Amino acid sequence: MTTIRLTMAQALVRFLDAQYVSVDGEEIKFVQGVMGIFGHGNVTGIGEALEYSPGSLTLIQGKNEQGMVHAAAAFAKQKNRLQIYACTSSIGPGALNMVTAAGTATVNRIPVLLLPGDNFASRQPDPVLQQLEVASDYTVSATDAFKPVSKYWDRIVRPEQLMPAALQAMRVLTDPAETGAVTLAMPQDVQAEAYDYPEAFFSKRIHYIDRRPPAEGAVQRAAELLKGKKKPLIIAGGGVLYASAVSELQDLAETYGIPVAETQAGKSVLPWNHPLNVGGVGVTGTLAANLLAKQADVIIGVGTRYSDFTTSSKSAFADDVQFININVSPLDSAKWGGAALTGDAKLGLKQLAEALEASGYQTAYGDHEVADLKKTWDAEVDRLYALEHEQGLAQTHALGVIQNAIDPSSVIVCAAGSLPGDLHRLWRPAEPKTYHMEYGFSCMGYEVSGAFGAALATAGEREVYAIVGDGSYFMLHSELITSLQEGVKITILLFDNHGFQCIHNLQRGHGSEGFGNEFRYRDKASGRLTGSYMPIDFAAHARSLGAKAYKANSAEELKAALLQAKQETVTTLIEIPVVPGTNTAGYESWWNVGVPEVSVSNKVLDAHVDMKQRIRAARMI
Ligand SMILES: Cc1ncc(C[n+]2csc(CCOP(=O)(O)OP(=O)(O)O)c2C)c(N)n1
Ligand SMILES: [Mg+2]
Repeated sequence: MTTIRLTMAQALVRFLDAQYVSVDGEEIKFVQGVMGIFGHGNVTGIGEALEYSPGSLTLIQGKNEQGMVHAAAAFAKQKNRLQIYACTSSIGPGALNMVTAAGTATVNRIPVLLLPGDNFASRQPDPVLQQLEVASDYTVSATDAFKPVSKYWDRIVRPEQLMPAALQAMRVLTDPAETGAVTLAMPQDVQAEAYDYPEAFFSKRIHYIDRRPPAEGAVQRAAELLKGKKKPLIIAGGGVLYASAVSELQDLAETYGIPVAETQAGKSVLPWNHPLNVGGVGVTGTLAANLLAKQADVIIGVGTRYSDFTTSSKSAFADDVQFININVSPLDSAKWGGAALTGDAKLGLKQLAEALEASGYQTAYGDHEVADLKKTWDAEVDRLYALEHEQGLAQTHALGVIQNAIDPSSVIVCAAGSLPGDLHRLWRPAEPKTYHMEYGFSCMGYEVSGAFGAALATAGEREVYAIVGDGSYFMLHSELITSLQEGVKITILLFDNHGFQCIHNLQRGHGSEGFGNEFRYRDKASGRLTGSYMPIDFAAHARSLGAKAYKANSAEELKAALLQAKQETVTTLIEIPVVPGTNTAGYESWWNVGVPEVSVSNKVLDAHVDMKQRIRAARMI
């Protein structure tokens, strides 16, 4: 057997460089590079490997470990999960900074490979700087915190252990049902230990992402169920995009005249003006989709996790509605006790359409029923997009200006705050993959980091816009600097409404007078944050980092700034002051957040009673 003597870290880099995926006959190199921040826990191990023997893998220097993992996840999401960046960190704080982003990736079913450094396996310098000392169990270290947020977790305590671990890591990363964060914790001494690795470990390896056909019986059962139903509604989730099942979804919808509603991850499967696309569904859904959801007798959920935002906390549907769940993950296809069509969405949709073909299946929607609902909703969007406000720019008006000014091929990236709700209801995507929303974790700080990752993926072919609130921007925007460093342009559209306004709204909708959510100075008299708004010059802040920056106080200024930003070649920020509270509200939807049963506030008690009523009207399973 021919062997090559390498350190564990050198072997890992060499292995990663030789991994490919094959989907529908197309072969794609899986690992594009490594994002990393070095510390004593990785600089002499994987750092040395990346310096002297990187193969084709480039190191992108992160600025915050969480931000860098969000960027890697956004890259993978934009690439339909077919390409990744691995992420390396030091031990202790550097490692733990990746945990939040690992959870974000896992919830969204996005592959990220995390390589946190870990304590010395030998324990020679015990305790090393940044080592957690768990007195009761010395095998526990900071990297154990990755276990609940990882789909595969391993700690490489001997160099030869890398081989089976790396194969298992690849299995999970390339499995459409299982994918998410994969963590290989790397004790810092083991990274540097050598082993005679068999050459075969490094030969080119192709991971076939074969489409898994749903069982024939499951297709027949779903078709039978559907045949008896008059008012089906398709709910398209992110799985439709990941499975490249857009045309099969469109065929099924068009052949039988079934309206299509979209989740946050599924939005953009059909162009907004497709006659059967009724837009977002659920808490942040459109009136058209939510009315259709209420009267549907069967929901065909495709590639959706049915989060509470999609189901309006299980109140979106009629009591006796039934479900057909096409999903590659059994966790999701089993939900609601529906007819589970476990398998690939492209095949599942095609087979379901074929099974219906002979039956002469027809829905019972009135001639203009869906079209009328859609028309009414389109008029509502037009109204909100043009909304004037005497105190300044309304948030929905700003979004209308952005929608009209940017190229329809642009990708918008968003994650948390009031903007995801507005965008889910209002945004009009012209083509798939132009709406990049992280709403599994809705993790503040994903926006700028994610826009950088999406821009790496689109490689200059599309403009990428981060649409971000002031709160989210402040929480994490460090990868703005990386975008400048890499010459990867993003445009940041920063909505300044003086605080965490969606939570401020949520709070006031449940009996509060407003507490602790706006960016106001502490008032001496009240002792609370009730003073004046803090003046923050976001444009100056971005400029100080080396970005181009504009401030847009009106619709006209915003339009001009957007046109200027398009001409810029470097990362650009547009600061957009908007009037607080000028975001959209719900349309026939409800979100259960829990309200106190006892309180000194009568408004809170009223909200509790309201919640109880809503829960009674919602489903339990
Ligand atoms: C990491 C993280 N922490 C907390 C939250 C809870 N949260 C959701 S939205 C929000 C406020 C967002 O403020 P901003 O970005 O300014 O958006 P706005 O609501 O004002 O539009 C908070 C605190 C979250 N989603 N993510
Ligand atoms: Mg805000």
